[in-house]
Amino acid sequence: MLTKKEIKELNIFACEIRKATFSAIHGAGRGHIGGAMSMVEALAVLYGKEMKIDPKEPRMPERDRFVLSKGHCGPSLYATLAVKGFFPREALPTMNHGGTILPSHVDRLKTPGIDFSAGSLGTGISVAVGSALGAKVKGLDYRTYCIVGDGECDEGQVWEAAMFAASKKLDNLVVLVDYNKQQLDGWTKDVCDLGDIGAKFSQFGWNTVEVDGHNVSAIYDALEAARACKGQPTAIILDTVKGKGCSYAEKAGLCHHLDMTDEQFAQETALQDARIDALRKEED
Ligand SMILES: Cc1ncc(C[n+]2csc(CCOP(=O)(O)OP(=O)(O)O)c2C)c(N)n1
Ligand SMILES: [Mg+2]
Repeated sequence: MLTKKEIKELNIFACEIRKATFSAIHGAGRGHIGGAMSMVEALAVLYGKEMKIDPKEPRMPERDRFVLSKGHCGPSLYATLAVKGFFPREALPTMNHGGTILPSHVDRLKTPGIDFSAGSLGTGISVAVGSALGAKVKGLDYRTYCIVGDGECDEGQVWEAAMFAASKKLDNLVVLVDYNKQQLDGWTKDVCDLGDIGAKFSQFGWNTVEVDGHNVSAIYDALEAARACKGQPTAIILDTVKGKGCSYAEKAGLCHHLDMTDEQFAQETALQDARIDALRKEED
């Protein structure tokens, strides 16, 4: 369990990630704000507490691996890496510009700290399964973490990967499903209703935990439960809000890909600064 002070620090880290994400999306003029925002708390816990990483040595052999299977949500992963010091924050506003190290979809050959390229939905989870299996075969003790989208779960490949991971008892693998209820062009339940996604993973042989995806403490506890579980991979279903923490995206409802004007950038940054101030005033 996290202490009150650790929870506060992770919530401040989440605000910093949101601010840095705005910087990338504003620099590009637009971007996948919805899905980038909904996974911020998960990124904060993974990169702030859970994973074995070293920003000075991004390819450290014993590092834990992270696969952003919903590769279009690069902006908040870049933001996380920049805040952690994998590369200078000044790179963020160059996202999607010619010659940038930050293409909107993640590319392992371009960005320090990106382990796996993704963008074609459904493929990243298979790569994560391969990474976890590789650790078992080689007797290495790194763990593999992967975030998939709920819309992405429409892809059959996700379920092939899920079936294979359970059959190989990959207890060194954690898949976090960003259940934000939206995909590119509508509500997930209208495009292809997933039903009870947690029950589906359980039926595929996974240890499954469902949590509030904006509660850093609950996410951390779920990751601890995953570590304790032997013989099964773990799926953490993150109940999230698409666009969370970007006021105009949240108000828009459907908010997969939006513009960010100078005014919106200033306003959203100020809101995060105010939240950071309020958090700092809280008692430890
Ligand atoms: C194979 C494939 N088909 C279609 C797309 C286009 N596409 C990009 S994002 C997206 C929706 C993804 O929704 P979801 O997985 O729920 O992501 P999030 O809500 O977190 O943005 C689609 C269909 C793609 N990238 N890959
Ligand atoms: Mg979604």
